[in-house]
Amino acid sequence: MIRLLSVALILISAHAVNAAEKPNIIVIMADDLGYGDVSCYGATAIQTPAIDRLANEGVRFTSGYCSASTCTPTRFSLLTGTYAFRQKGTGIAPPNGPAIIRPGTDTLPSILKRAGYATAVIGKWHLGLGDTAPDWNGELKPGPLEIGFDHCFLLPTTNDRVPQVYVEDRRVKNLDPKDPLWVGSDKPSEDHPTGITHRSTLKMDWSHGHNQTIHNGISRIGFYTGGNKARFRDEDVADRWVTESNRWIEANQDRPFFLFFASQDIHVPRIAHERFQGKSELGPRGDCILQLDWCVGELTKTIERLGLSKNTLFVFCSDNGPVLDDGYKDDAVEKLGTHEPAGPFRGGKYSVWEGGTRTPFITRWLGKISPTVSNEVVCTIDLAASFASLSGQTLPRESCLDSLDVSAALLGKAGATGRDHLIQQDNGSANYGLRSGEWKLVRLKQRGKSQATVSLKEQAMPKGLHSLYRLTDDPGEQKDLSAENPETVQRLTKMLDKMINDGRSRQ
Ligand code: NG6
Ligand code: CA
Repeated sequence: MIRLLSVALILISAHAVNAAEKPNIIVIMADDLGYGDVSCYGATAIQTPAIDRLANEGVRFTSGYCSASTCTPTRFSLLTGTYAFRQKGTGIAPPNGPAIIRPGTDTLPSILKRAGYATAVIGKWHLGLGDTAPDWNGELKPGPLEIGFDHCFLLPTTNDRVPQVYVEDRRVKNLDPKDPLWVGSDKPSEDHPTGITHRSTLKMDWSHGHNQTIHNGISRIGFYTGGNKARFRDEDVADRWVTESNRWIEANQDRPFFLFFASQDIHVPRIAHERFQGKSELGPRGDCILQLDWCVGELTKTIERLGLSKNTLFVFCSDNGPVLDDGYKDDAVEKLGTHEPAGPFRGGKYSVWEGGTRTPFITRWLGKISPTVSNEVVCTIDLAASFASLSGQTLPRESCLDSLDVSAALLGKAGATGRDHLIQQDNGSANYGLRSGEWKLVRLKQRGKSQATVSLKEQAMPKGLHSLYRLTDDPGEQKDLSAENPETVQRLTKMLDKMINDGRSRQ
């Protein structure tokens, strides 16, 4: 009897899985790309035809968010479905930072792997490698392969942080054991050339920070020596992501696959391939937007060529809002003109104003999604629960603590709703934003002026700890309505504190 019952159960669950939809999934995450940086979101100083095409053939979200206004916490939340502020050490990861997503954590790739997906991350990682620090000359473990990815081809941290090498699976690619790679935060020798001692030789000068080891004529954050055969040219990185992605997609085209394509564009140093240099009106920042758009076009072409367009869900998003001068003199400010990187929103990278986390967000699945523009609130943190649901799985209660199933909204279904609340964080300085319906509560505990230039417009800071904005008629968060609406401030403050203190926001 028990045997019969378990056979029946197996049949039922097999049926449930068969009934689930298992499209290939490609999540393209841009780096530091703002809401207003692409033409389908209103940019006129630059054209992004490939990204626009995704938007025209899918859902273009006007309230699509990433969960933080810097890279590491957003990527942590994307992969774990949990707000980064719940775990210490999830701020911008340093060159020698250890793996911050510990093995055993349920993640976006491990969830999809359970549903039979092949999984890969190609591009920027910036979530640390190794137990206590990366073993650059040995096995880089734990890393992506220990948390659900079958394959990785990575830029380990950021393009402005050392070292400029690729990591394939658990090894630095092309590392010559006779020329070991050393990475550290102290100058390795008195005569080690840096952006300070050799400033006149640099091909792109720095404006703040970024004055340590020089590679490819650009000084970086951190020091390194060795690994010379393994080092890449910044100009070639985007091409490499595309080549590696094509190779991996072709090898896995016969089974459902999940590719996290994590572009380093348009993060500093903004060094596009020579064929994009000088091609935009906006200087290197714009050239990198063109390069990013080219990558998107190449990926869609590959999917078309393999006949997978009707079987592939694309998600296009960014990891935080825009910044102009982020440490190099690359004309981003000088060539800005009337371009508005954050669109109509206030702030950008490093801030909890809307511009910090409200970013381009597009889904496309030909034949499945009817093209539309959606005002529903969706966030990169929701992909874990949404894809779990799409692939027929119920998440264990202890997994993905803040990820909500917004799959119907992601597929643009009529009447589908997104989130009714979203916490926005910065790099982890106890500043928060809470979006709830038409309202936005801003809690600023630390007001230190960010080094980043985002907008050329000066904006007055609110006086109190909490300020309140009605986004429906004030998307630019200019008019603090907290004095007139004390009950709303109180209600939202309680809601924010409860979600922080409860340790979870998914019911
Ligand atoms: C900051 C860097 C900035 C950028 C950022 C991380 C300085 C002065 N600024 O500390 O250039 O690297 O970290 O950006 O060093 S992120 O998009 O990866 O989060
Ligand atoms: Ca970023």
